[in-house]
Amino acid sequence: MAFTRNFHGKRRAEADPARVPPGQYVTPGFPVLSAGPTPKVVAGDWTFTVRGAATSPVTWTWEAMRALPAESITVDIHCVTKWSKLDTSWTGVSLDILLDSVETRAGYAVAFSEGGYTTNLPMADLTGGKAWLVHEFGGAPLEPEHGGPVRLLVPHLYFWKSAKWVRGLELREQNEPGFWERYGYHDYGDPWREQRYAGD
Ligand SMILES: Nc1nc2c(c(=O)[nH]1)N[C@H]1C(S)=C(S)[C@@H](COP(=O)(O)O)O[C@H]1N2
Ligand SMILES: [Mo]
Repeated sequence: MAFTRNFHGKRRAEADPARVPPGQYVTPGFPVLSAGPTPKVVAGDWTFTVRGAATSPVTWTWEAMRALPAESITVDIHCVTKWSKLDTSWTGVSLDILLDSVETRAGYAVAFSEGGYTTNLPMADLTGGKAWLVHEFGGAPLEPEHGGPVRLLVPHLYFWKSAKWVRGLELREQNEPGFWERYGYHDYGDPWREQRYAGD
């Protein structure tokens, strides 16, 4: 009986275990995880550039990005340090829309951020309705510590792939590790296969 569980000290309803990847716990909070200080990025000065791998570079300003159709997304996110947060809601532009105007056969991308952070992803994981450039969290402008004004959101991979303060994508024919991947984190980072570290 449900009240018996509550009586024994379960304060919150258990999350649906089918939504929590192996080794993760659900947190109601929103931890901040940054490898360095929060850079100052002013929305009006922000640009997003796609370049590399035989592509003529394309740059969007904040205004150009905001003029593109935005969507609201509610997804679960999973950090490799083992917290998961369910039903996070974001507003942003699908990378499909941005990459639509980029002519490339590159199979990989390295997302790069203000401050020097990088992370690598296959192009197939940035397209097909799986990745967004988001500028709102929970209906409010994205806070600087969470990557505002604009971060990448790739919720089907561990959250280190969702580069905060993202400034662009470097397209690559060959896969190359980013910041955490070079420190021994898994190249791909699928939380459902628990791909935390290289070799997992
Ligand atoms: N630019 C940048 N992006 C980043 C990071 C970072 O240190 N720098 N940390 C990553 C990690 S490890 C995680 S778990 C998430 C944390 O996002 P949050 O601080 O909004 O929870 O951002 C990812 N994106
Ligand atoms: Mo993380």
